[in-house]
Amino acid sequence: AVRSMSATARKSLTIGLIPADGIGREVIPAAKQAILALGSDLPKTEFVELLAGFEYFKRTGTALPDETVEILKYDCDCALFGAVSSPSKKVVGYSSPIVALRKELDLYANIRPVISVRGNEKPSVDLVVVRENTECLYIKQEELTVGPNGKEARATRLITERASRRIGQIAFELASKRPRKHLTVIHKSNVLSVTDGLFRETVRAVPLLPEVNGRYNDVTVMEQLVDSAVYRLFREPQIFDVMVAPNLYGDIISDAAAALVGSLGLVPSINAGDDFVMGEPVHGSAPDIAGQSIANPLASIRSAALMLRHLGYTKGADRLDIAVDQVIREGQVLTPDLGGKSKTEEVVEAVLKKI
Ligand code: GGG
Repeated sequence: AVRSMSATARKSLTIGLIPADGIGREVIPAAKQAILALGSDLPKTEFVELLAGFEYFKRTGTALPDETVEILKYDCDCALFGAVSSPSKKVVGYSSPIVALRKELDLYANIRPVISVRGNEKPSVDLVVVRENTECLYIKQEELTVGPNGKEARATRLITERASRRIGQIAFELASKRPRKHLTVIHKSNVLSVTDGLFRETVRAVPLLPEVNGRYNDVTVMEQLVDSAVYRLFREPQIFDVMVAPNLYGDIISDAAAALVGSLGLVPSINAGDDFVMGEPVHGSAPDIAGQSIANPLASIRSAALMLRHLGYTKGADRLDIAVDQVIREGQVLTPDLGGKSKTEEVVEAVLKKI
């Protein structure tokens, strides 16, 4: 696949689908249907179904088969990932496939827009969480030893200048293109002055990089300790525009922000690198509702829209976003997480009618 190609030059589009676990298997087929409904707004589109997940691990002893990674790398232009149910206790031989995929494909930026849709009003929440996606505590270097206090568990937290700089560049670029042009750097460098200190300093220095050439001079930068950022997010979410954060804080803040817009079932994301993009709903595998056909498919359809927009298919992406927003505004066909009684398929049908 030639991924650096412009949307108009691309003659076909191959999309890898990795539903993985739980409701991922219900919402990724929904996103596929929505993409198919775009017809000639996309080049000839093919889908490749790929395996991964904890369920797959339980059957085979592998969570992310090499074949899945190879096909994504060499045959696909982009991908959609559903959700994974990693166990809370260590399982020998298991490692989270989504964390591994982000690393394998160097998808270093996790971009999570959180926007409220109510009536025809201006959104009261309209922010984007830009989460560093490859390091922090997610490098998963943990160890358990026994000392004078009994068991001692340690985790290594890695923050590098390179990763902080490149996520900072993505965040400044995004902020510079938004009407408010405002960026908040999230950290906890009053306690973690070495790791979060490096993240904070490196991100703040992005506008001074020679190649930036003054492009971000009109971006206002604020910084906020992660704990007070969560407080302000709930008290006055409208102050935030783009928020950039190390991996763990970004993960937590984006789930928290989802509560402000009605449901985690509405919030999309992309995992983006220089060469590849993978859409992924922010929600998890929701084992409590899996198999009941009541999962909200809208976050996955919006993730498909973000992925297509990232590749340059703006018209198709707009059609998906407008259709989803209309279904939410009308409020007639909604899944139970949004107070409705509709099934996943009914919501998908309602979206398809609007596309
Ligand atoms: N689509 C997001 C998702 O799957 N969330 C669950 C999650 O973060 N899982 C991490 C893991 O299981 O390793």
